[in-house]
Amino acid sequence: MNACAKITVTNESIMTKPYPFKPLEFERLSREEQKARLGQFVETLSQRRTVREFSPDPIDLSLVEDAIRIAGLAPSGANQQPWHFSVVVDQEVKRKIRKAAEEEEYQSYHGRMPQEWLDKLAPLGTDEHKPFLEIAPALIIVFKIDYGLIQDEKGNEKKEKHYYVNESVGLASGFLVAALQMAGFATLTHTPSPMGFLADILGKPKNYKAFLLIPVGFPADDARVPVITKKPFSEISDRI
Ligand code: IYR
Repeated sequence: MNACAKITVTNESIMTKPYPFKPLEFERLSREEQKARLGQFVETLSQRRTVREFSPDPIDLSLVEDAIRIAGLAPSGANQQPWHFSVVVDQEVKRKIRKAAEEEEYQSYHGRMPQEWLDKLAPLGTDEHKPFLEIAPALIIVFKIDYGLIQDEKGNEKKEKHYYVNESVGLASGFLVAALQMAGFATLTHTPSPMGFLADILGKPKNYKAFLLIPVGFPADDARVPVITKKPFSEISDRI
């Protein structure tokens, strides 16, 4: 069979492309349905808070995997999907991650971060202590894959460039955090810095770079969050 697909375009009649295309499945919703769906989404997403005090209660990991499936639906540069999500539940691995993160964070809070940055973080109440890395029942490590490793004709390892990696993995992480919120979990988008220790501890290949660490679980019964606000719509948007 010929792999060429016939594409109908509006101004020309028929164009042939060397890759297959298929009709888009798309349902136009009524205005009311659009409004109702957004209403449900905003109701759930407006409850999202970054949580730093977790309950050790176990969670259903199959739900976390469902959320990762949703993250994997995000758009990506050239559809290269340059991401990987490791779910860490092993207590000993979590302990190692906490120890390494706290060592890095100690350096950050005691010299690496300039006073201006520390001042900006003060309302969040963060410091170098990261007990949530051991207490939260699961840690999702989001890796970005800056380049693929492929074999050339001679069997030598070759790098294959990936495009728009940060944008792609950022989008997937947004899908992931939203999905976990929809599932009723608490999350923290954590970036211990630098994060090189994560690929080392988890034994990942050299093209995997930790992008984000997301503890997932339920909040501690007495969890508290800082009193902070979101910018109003008028500040984050305009119509031109
Ligand atoms: N990585 C540090 C510092 C930190 C930085 C930012 I930007 C935050 O929004 C919060 C914390 C830490 O996790 O404590």
